[in-house]
Parts: sequence; structure tokens; C-alpha cells
Amino acid sequence: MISSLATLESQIQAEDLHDAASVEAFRIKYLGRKNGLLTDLFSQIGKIAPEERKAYGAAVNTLKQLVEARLTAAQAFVEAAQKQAVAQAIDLTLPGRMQPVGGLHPIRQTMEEIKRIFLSFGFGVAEGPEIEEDWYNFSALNFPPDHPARDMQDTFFVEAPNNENGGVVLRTHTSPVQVRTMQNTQPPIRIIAPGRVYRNETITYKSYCLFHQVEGLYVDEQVTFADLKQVLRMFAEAAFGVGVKMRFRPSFFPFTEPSAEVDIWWQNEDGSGRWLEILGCGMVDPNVLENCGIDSEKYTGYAFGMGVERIAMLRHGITDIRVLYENDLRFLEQF
Ligand code: 2NM
Repeated sequence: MISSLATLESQIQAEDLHDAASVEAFRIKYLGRKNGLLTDLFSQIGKIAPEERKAYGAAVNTLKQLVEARLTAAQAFVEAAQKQAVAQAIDLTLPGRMQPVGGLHPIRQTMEEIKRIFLSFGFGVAEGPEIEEDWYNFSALNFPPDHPARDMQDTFFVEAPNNENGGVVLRTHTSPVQVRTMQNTQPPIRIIAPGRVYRNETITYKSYCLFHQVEGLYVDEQVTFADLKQVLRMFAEAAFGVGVKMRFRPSFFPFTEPSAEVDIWWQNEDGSGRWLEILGCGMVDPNVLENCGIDSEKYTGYAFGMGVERIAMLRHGITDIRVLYENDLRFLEQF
């Protein structure tokens, strides 16, 4: 009898207890009220010879303690495994992760808005290279050879003069796009030239070494300064509101004559206000038309140009141009 108890002991030791079901089956198999192996052994104690009963009872009790020890250990193991499974499970009640979406930079937004307005007036869009020959950036536009804009302080030079078009520069305005358009197209010409331009200037709150322009050009028979004033009034009304107050001030550019600068009245909440320059403009100088192969006896034209950063800063109350080029998300996420 004692030897069959030894067999039972090794059987108990060998039981595989890996999950809640096998632990429960183990408990019923040995300790179940009905037909539990140890339960039965305890109930048979009466059939044991009286002199063996004490040793028998002690042996079965030892087995029972072994079963209970295995049960306690296995239950702890199963519980820990369940906890870990729950912790690793996907929680379907959690809110979804936001997918970050990119947005247009405020310069781009403003540029698109300006383009949209002039497209609605019937202008087309022309583009050209940012690396230009001197002739397209300066000479064709009536800049004299000693004009200060051609100075190293103002222009980024890429190549020294090497052909009849002079050296190579980073374009300082988008006017060379208009020059190329006039060379390739007979009037009527009605285009805007949006794009990036470069100036070799000291960087401050109001000027950066690169910025964006939208320039416009209209060449046809009988184009007058009155047409220019009208199209710019329509632009200012579309961009700043129908009630906008604006004024034209005489100015000078090498490529236009006469030339003007346009201010709009900026009204503050507290009642104060001031004039702010938004663009330059004028009648294309006949020399420029001739340089580009257009008959200046037959055709006249107007042109204008504006800085996109300047207008974006106005719209959004930005006081330092450099924040537009720092790519600080705390700034960009506001747009
Ligand atoms: C400005 C102001 C005035 C301008 C002139 C030309 C061209 F090519 F037709 F001569 N394009 N843009 C122009 C005229 C630009 O920017 C302040």
C-alpha cells in the first residue's frame, strides 16, 4: 500500500499544470469530493489494519499537502499569465491615434491667395529659373551697368561674366520671367510671375536673404496708367476688403516710367492707423519693351510687383520676417 502511495507521489509531481482548466482538472482528480484519488484513500482508512493506520494516514496527508502546494503554485502562475495577457491585449476602447496632417506654409497660403485673385482677373501664371543670367535680371530691365542693385552687397553672384549676357546671378526679382515671356510671346500678354527671389542683404526683422514675389505684367495696345490703377484697386479690395483705403505715391524703378508705390490704410482696433506699402508698379519703360522685341510705338504695358512675406506679415500680424523661415512647429501649427 505504501509503495503504491509512492507511485502516486511521482504521478502528482509529473502533472502538467499550465492553465486554469488543467489546474481545476488536477484539483478534482485528487481532491474532488466524489472519486478524488486522495479523497478515496482517506475514506478507505477504515479498511487499513489498525497498526498501519497511523503511518497510512500520515502518508496520505503528505500527498494531500503536496497536491495543495502544487495547486497554490500553479494558481499563482496561471493568474500572473492571465494578468500579463490582459496587459498586452489591444484595448479596443482606446481613442484612435491622431494622424498628423501637413498644412501649407503661411507664405504659400498667401501666394496662392494672390494668384487666385489675379487668375480671376484673367491673368495667366508664368515661371522661370531662379538662377539667371545678368542680362535677364538687370540689363534687359534697363538697369544701368553701374546701378547699385548690381553690387555684391545686394546680389548673390554665381558665375563671373563669361558671355554677351554677362555673369550668372540668383534672381533678385521675378522680372526676368516677364522678360522671357515678352521675348517668346506677342501681345496681348497678361501674366503674373510668382516665385522665390534672393537678396544679399543683412538679415533683420524686415529683410531676409530670400523671399517671395508676385509680379504682374500686362502688355497690349492702349494700356494706360488708369488700367493699372483699376486692376490694383480690384486686387486690394479682393485681398483686404471692399472698403480698403489706398493711395498711389510717385516712385522710381529702372524698368518703369512713371512708377508708383501703393499703400493701404491699416486701421487698428484702438482707432489709430497708418499707411503701409504693399506693392510697387508703373508703366513698362519703352526701353524694356524694345529689349524684349516688342514694338514700343504700337504697344504699352503696365507692371507691378509685391513681396509675399510682407503681405503675409500684414495679414497675420507677424512682426519679424525670420519666423517664416525657422520652421518652428509652434509657429507653423497656428496656420
Ligand atoms: C515692381 C515694381 C514695378 C516689374 C516690371 C517688370 C517688367 F519685366 F515688365 F519690366 N516686371 N515687374 C515691376 C514694376 C516690378 O516690383 C516692385
